[in-house]
Amino acid sequence: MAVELIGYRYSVYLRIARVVLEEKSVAFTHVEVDPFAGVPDWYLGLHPFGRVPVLRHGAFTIHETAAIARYVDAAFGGESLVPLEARAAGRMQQVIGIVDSYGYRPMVRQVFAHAVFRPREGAAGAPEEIDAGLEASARVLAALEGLAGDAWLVGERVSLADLHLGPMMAYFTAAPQGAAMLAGYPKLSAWWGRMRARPAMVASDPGLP
Ligand SMILES: N[C@@H](CCC(=O)N[C@@H](CS)C(=O)NCC(=O)O)C(=O)O
Repeated sequence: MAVELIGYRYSVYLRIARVVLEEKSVAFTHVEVDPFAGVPDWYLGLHPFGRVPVLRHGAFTIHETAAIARYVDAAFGGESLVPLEARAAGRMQQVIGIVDSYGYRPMVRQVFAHAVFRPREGAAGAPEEIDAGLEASARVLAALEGLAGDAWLVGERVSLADLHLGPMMAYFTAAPQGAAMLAGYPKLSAWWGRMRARPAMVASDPGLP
């Protein structure tokens, strides 16, 4: 059954899904849909909220990146990316919740978008958005620093928590202000050094516009 990943190539959420597919060695094709340019009607049939990504596996389609990641982990072979032990599984979901609820907007939509993405596209970034994003990101990094394990975010093995944060950290640290802030968090800095070198992160790097 063919696997199709539909979404915008620079989307951080598309990259999370892609990293999971790469980690599980699942072959897939990418179909470009840019939600910021307006999604076509056929796409709204797959995702009523018009966000990206959507994963299609044969006749099965699913949206919401954390759900896509759980599906891919369970549906395909290879090492599981979900810990079995109750507390570790809870921590993994907690990290994903923090990243989605409190990290995405400041780290990506404020710091990265205004310090890196917009200027590269020839548009002005808003300094007040960068400042507000950095302030909110500091709370996120502090919370994650407190939860992080010595090797990976949850225990000794890589999990979906690492794969959820990785693409957001890549964008956050593409901004010099983000990279400088991360340096103040030793566990997260060491984690990022390991995470960014994983083949799945390298293979899924969309570059910058
Ligand atoms: N809850 C969604 C969030 C996905 C999301 O926000 N994706 C962004 C791109 S990184 C998007 O589609 N943004 C379009 C918009 O905000 O209109 C998920 O987990 O997949």
